[in-house]
Amino acid sequence: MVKRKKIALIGAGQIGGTLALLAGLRNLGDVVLFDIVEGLPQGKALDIQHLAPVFGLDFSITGTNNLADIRGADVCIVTSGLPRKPGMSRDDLVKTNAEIIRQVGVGIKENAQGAFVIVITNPLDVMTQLMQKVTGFPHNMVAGMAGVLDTARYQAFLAQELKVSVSSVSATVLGGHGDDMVPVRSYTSSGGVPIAQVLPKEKLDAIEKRVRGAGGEIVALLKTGSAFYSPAASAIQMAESYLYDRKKVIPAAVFCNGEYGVKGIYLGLPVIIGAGGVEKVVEIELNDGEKAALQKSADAVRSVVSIAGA
Ligand code: A3D
Repeated sequence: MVKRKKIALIGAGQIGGTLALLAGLRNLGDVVLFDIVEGLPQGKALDIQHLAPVFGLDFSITGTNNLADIRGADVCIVTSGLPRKPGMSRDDLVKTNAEIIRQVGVGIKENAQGAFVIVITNPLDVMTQLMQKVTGFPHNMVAGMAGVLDTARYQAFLAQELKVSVSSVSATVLGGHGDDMVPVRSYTSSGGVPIAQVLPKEKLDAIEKRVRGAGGEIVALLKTGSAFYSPAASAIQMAESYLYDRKKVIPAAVFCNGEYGVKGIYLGLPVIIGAGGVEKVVEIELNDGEKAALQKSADAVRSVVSIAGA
């Protein structure tokens, strides 16, 4: 008999609730939704449980305020922490969210040894680094979700501009999940044709600027929080690649050990995610401008590491 996988979602807010819905709809396994707010994870779990018969799905979902209920999880996706409000940068969240990551990190260490941990809480790269430090899990088993989303945003804007299917646009965004993220133009194409041959420089500059500010654009519109549908979907893609050993090449915040000239911090790089977690960092040839932009992004992440105590 094949044992069903257990998916632990730490944080039952906007992203946590959407993750629970998507994990159920995509039949990833049985879901445990945790939050410190009493009733919130239980209420969302009950609501989602009631849609399972509508689609003929047999997943189980429970809501809890007891972190011990995540025991034996195969994957933990962490969203606990404050989101941005208009006018805030991701780094403004660092002290509050570091404390929350410390708390839940201890619970994950005690209850979910061996799990693949995907962090979404901002500021992303540093919170992922802190999670690895608190759990002591191997670096390959703790990764941050940002590159999938930043890349999807780049693809969406390009496809819209070119009036082609999103599946005809291949793109990559590397670096930290902040204003210095690096859309890699030299590895971006439409129908296999390098993007710089399809769109003029000014257009590309404007699209890449919009990609870097896309999270903030949504915060300014929503006013009470940040994006949640697309971040949840992006983390589900990472979880699926791990659970089904898909070995997808995707950008994720991973521990750098000298790759791309960066050492000792978490930063968004292209990696292979499979049954071994982050199995390999894929090294691509960047041009001089992209290399400099990646170093600048790494410096921006590094400046927040000590504030977080990561
Ligand atoms: P929100 O809807 O506020 O949910 C956060 C949840 O965390 C709330 O339900 C809180 O009760 C809960 N929480 C707080 N402290 C604890 C704790 N100690 N243990 C367990 N749960 C706790 O926020 P959201 O879901 O919109 O966003 C969650 C995080 O993701 C924020 O830090 C955002 O900034 C971040 N985020 C990241 C991205 C990336 O692309 C990396 C995108 C969008 C949002």
